[in-house]
Amino acid sequence: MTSDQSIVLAACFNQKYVPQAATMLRSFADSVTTPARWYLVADDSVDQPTHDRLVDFARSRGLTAEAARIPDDLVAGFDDCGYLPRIAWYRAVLAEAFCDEDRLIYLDSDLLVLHDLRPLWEAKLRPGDYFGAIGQPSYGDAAILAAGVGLSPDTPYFNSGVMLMDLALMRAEQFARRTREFAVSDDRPELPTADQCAMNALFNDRWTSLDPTWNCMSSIMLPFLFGAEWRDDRFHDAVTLERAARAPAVVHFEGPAVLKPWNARCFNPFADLYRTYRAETPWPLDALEGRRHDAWFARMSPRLQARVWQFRRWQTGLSRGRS
Ligand SMILES: [Mn+2]
Repeated sequence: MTSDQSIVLAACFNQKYVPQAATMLRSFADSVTTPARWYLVADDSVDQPTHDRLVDFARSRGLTAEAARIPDDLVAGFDDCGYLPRIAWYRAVLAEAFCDEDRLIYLDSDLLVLHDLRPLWEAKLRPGDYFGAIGQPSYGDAAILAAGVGLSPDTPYFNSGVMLMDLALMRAEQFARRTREFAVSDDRPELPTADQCAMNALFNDRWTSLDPTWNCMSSIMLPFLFGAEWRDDRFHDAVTLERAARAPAVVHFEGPAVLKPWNARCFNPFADLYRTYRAETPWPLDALEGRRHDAWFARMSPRLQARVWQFRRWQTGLSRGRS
């Protein structure tokens, strides 16, 4: 662990996600009282003025932040995997990119931080585990995604949007090289969620399951999306999920476009808070995204909207969107 007692965090984003990263940082600045240092990692689509502007914004909100890029050679070969941009793979190589750090919290940009993250930073990992993460509820897509990469449906499947990483151990045991070899191998399974599927497949017995409050995904916040209740989950007890949903430390707007708070249809109860924070960034939302009929859908009750969503999902097969 670093000697200065700061918690160390990284966000990775492309041009499209710069406003989301800014919003996430804005929420973090309001919520976190513990000393923290940020690596703001941009890919090639982010031009330097935009990157600098994001770092300046973070600093203007009192955060300690520096711009970072991932060297091309670390992500060579990852280009053609999965259906997500190459940036999704960045988290698999963070240990190599930040050689001076031994521990790191990785956060997606499509989330809000609402509590201090010191308890997450200090969470104990099982001896030998590379990282801590939050398992997806069994009533969501977990079993389908697990089976897709050859795991039994009873194997917990984690979401890679929030990860507490033991970078020192990942470096020592060549985590990045093993992930890359798997990702580029000819006989690997389909990886609908790119890095997330790959890391679940490779390291299913090497991660520690953390409290869902640290990554309150849409499926935890709104179990009715899947026609389920918290008690239907086989991996967490119902009270733990209910507590996470009612007092989340991190709200993760995970899932397809209609579950993103910049979409007119989003009925996540934290969408308004996201929009409030977004308005306080250099990238305010001019208008909510979505097709013309989405504004009409938005007037329906969340449970009715969820039924429509389920029906369409059933029509089109498993949604490939995650991010
Ligand atoms: Mn996400």
